[in-house]
Amino acid sequence: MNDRYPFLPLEFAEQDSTEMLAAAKSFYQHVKQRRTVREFSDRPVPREIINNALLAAGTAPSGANMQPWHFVVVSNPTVKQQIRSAAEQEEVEFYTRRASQEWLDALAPLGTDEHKPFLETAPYLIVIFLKKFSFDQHGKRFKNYYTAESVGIATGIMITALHTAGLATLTHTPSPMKFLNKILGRPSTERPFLILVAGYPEDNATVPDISKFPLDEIASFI
Ligand code: IYR
Repeated sequence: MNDRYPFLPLEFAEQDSTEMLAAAKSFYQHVKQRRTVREFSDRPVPREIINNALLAAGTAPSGANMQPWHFVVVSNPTVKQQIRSAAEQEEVEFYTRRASQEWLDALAPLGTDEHKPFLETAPYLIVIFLKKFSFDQHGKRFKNYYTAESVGIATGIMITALHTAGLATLTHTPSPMKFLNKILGRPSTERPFLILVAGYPEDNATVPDISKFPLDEIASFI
């Protein structure tokens, strides 16, 4: 039997309701400024900003607190070049053969194609792996639970942390992504989840004129 954790008093600083509403509104105003960027500058970014975004992501809730993620931060130009080359090979397949016409039609307004220069230009590629298993100190293997949910939440926190620090990001998912295990030397028990491209946007970067659904479309109150 596993021992129970000791339980500690929760540190919870209650705010008054005016502050609560102001905080909720201000977070929304801040987070709605985030845009997915595809044109990155090669301007360097301090590693400590990335480290803190990783630590923030690591606070995410996860199934049985297994923390089923591993983040590989790639800044080495040779490794970035290898990732770009492998990703573009998969993307050529995707755009010419693999994707259905329906999928291509859905992507057409975004203007994406198989060329992924940002994989070399941006200072950091944070490659997020989902760990299907954990291992104890004797190498005994344990299944992790709710891995996609857990890693998705951690990724969301990381994106928000980087946005809050003043950086742009792109969630990039070349498909399939198995090549990332090979290039980055990760075990086959880990599944590449996505590549988070992070850096400053290029000076004249543009973004598509898209909007988000209103509250009454994304939520119902019963
Ligand atoms: N992985 C491809 C295709 C792609 C798919 C979706 I869904 C997007 O929102 C964007 C792109 C690519 O990166 O081009």
